[in-house]
Amino acid sequence: MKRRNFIKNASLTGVGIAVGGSLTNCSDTTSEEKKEIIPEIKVSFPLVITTWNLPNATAKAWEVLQKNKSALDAVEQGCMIEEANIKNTTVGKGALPDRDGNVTLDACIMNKHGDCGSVVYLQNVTHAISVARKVMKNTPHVMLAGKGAEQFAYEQGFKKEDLLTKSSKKAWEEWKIKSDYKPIVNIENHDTIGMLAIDKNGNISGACTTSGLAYKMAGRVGDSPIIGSGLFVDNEIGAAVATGLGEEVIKTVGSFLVVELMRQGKSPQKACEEAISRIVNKPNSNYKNFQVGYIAINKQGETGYYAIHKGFSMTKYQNNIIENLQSDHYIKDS
Ligand code: SD4
Repeated sequence: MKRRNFIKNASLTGVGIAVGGSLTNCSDTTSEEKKEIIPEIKVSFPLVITTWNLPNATAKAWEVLQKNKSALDAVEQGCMIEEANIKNTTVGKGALPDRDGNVTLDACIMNKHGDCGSVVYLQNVTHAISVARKVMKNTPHVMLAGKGAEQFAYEQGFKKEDLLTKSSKKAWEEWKIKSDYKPIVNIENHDTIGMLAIDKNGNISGACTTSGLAYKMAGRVGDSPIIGSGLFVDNEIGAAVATGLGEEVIKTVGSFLVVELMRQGKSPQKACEEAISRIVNKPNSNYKNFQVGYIAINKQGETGYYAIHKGFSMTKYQNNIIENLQSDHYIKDS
């Protein structure tokens, strides 16, 4: 049996399975067959991982997976928890605005078929991730931006809301006194949610939703809604999602890179590390002043996560255990 088919068959059971072993032990194998060692493959899903310490969103996605729903439903519903959480100032309602006081959202979603939908610079609608899913399902396009995205959302039944809460408005008004904008990411000030899941059938989906960087220039769009940069899913291989300074992720097409490195045989961990090293090793890289973090899964349910600076973490729900795991980081003394 070909390895890929074997993985597919094994994954249907949705439990941890050790596959393979050594053909050299079989007495009736030919000498040609004896050379072939099938690596041990363990699969362990369902599984959901999320950027940062976001247990409520991760638990919601897990709950959806437990009901035998798809990974796509899980990542959408998980992300919606943070979009509605007004205490999360980086996502959805309650997010910090751009320097002109506009809350603008970026989100994308990708399914097991490689279909995707995305919204950029969306205003006045809390659940950007659900609008992105509608773009994927109900339009011939992948991305809708600005007014067009907003109009489409209303046509799809989403309601208009003011996303700027009192406390975000106050924070913006305080910021305006100095208007001190540095395109430097404070690593403590992140909560963009990127989420990857494998459902009981072994199928992978991913989602990412954010308001981007606080006090960004009006019109600025980051990596999060850009397929290949902020998120990439290949159901044969695995998936990756990014957080941090989007400009740097876009320049290296980070999430696609992580998935392609896994395709070449790297583990999710090594793939994340290599993608971070591409950023820090660029000539003139200013990496000491910004954060980027990746999380990744492969088809077997192995995970990886890595960042430039200390402070990044991943929330993981697998085998009925939810945990927040502190990420290793490139700058060892930070
Ligand atoms: C962006 N990558 O807009 C996003 C920001 C982010 O945690 O991830 N913050 O650049």
